[in-house]
Amino acid sequence: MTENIRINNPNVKYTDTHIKAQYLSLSHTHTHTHTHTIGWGGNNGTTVTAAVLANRLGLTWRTKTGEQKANYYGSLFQSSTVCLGPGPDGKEVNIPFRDLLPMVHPNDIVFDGWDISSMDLGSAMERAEVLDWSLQEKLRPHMSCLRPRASIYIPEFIAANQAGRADNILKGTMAEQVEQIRADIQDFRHSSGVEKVIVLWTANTERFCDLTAGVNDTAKNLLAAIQSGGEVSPSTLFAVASILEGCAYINGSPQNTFVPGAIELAVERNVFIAGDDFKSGQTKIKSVLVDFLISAGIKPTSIVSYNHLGNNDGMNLSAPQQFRSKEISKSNVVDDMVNSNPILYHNGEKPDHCVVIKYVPYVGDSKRAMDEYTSEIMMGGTNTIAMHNTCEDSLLASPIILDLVLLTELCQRVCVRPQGSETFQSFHSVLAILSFMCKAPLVPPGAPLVNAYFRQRACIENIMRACLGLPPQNHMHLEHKLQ
Ligand code: NAI
Ligand code: DG6
Repeated sequence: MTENIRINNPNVKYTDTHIKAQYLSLSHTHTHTHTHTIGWGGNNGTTVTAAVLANRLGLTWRTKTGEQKANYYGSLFQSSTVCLGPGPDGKEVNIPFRDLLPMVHPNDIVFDGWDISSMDLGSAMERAEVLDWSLQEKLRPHMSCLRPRASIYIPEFIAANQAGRADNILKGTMAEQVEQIRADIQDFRHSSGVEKVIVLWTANTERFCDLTAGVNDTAKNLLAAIQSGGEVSPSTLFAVASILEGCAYINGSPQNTFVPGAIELAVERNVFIAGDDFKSGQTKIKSVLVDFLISAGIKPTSIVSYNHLGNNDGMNLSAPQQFRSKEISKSNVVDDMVNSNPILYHNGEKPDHCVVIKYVPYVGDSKRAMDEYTSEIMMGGTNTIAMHNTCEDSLLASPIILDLVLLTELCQRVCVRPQGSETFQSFHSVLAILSFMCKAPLVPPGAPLVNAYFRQRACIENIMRACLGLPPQNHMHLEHKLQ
């Protein structure tokens, strides 16, 4: 556990087990957490596991530009700060985000997982071509002994070009395979002694599942469809197995894993679910840039986003149905900002928004994202912003995976007492506070869907401040604005 701050405030009480603020209570004994990763042998799965090991072991390695040290850059909690307010000298006090409340440290996360490819994690890390070779050499002995468990493979859900790596697959009926996934979770829980298991999908993007009444519209129908072998995707089967085991389930890919029946099951069982699709690069910038433009009174009229990448994710997305899942999640991300400004956009008007993804094997995990934003400015003028972004996709996604897990674990310890109520209750099963890390946030029915970056970040910061009895951050600085 990291050093936390202690607030001297009559509205907050510290007990042996809890921090109790006026309307929020947080148990501060976080438990050993374990992440079960689906797609463990992929680029994200191997990179996040390697990064945690390298940090835990305090590894350094030589690169062509000098010595590099393991770090957690890109993690909201580990590498960004929050401002508590002015200190006694009037200067702002900034502390690491992770120190605001007692949180699990990523070095303490234990990994396990499934993959349809049997390759050990050492060889899979080499296959991913993400990390420097000299780091891989240091990690190899630690990674090679990790082997993914056999997984559920239904070929029609991912691209046909993935068939070649599917050599580690479960046999039996759909219901038997779900039982095996549940047994895997129980096995790990008992053998490792961890108290909390969080399951996260970072396997290939699947095609969307057909939403059919009587099949996946209710929890009961979904469970029956699993027994009879209906249209249920592997990611939904994993979600069901996790929910039945009482484990939070996070979807890092764009497909509609959370069919209505899966959401109902999570609500019935009081288990957290969150998704969809990690918001790592191009979309993250979009949620900043469009927020900036529209909130500055400038009217984006055309947004064109090209991507090319050469990793296995790119190969899977070269198939039309899998591309379509990604296109949907990458395209809806400006809606909340557009809808918020009827001065600029009337009668359902929206900017043109085009998303292109191409598979170019040579560039590997080093994804290129090129964006053109065209906007109307004053008096009929036009402003065009063009952007080019290059970096290893998995090194952006890995810290986000960690943040998702850490925030989910924290939320499992928070209780809220709604105004006028005597009793505390936990968050809704659909954990919308994780929206910040997701391209297409899943929110409870009727809840506002927020994609705008700074609103999403402020939501996390202010809920965490409320756990300490601190008011929401408002940036007024009134004390400096008076005579
Ligand atoms: P990857 O293709 O390298 O890894 C996916 C892994 O999943 C592969 O090892 C594959 O064998 C395995 N797999 C496929 N179906 C499976 C199943 N049913 N059960 C278990 N394993 C299965 O892809 P990468 O780059 O790691 O990305 C993973 C997912 O995360 C993709 O859906 C991608 O679109 C999504 N994503 C990635 C981001 C990034 O920045 N890297 C950002 C946003 C989302
Ligand atoms: C190409 O867009 C491949 C995708 O898997 C993305 O790289 C990934 O979803 C990250 O997307 P973004 O828009 O957050 O950079």
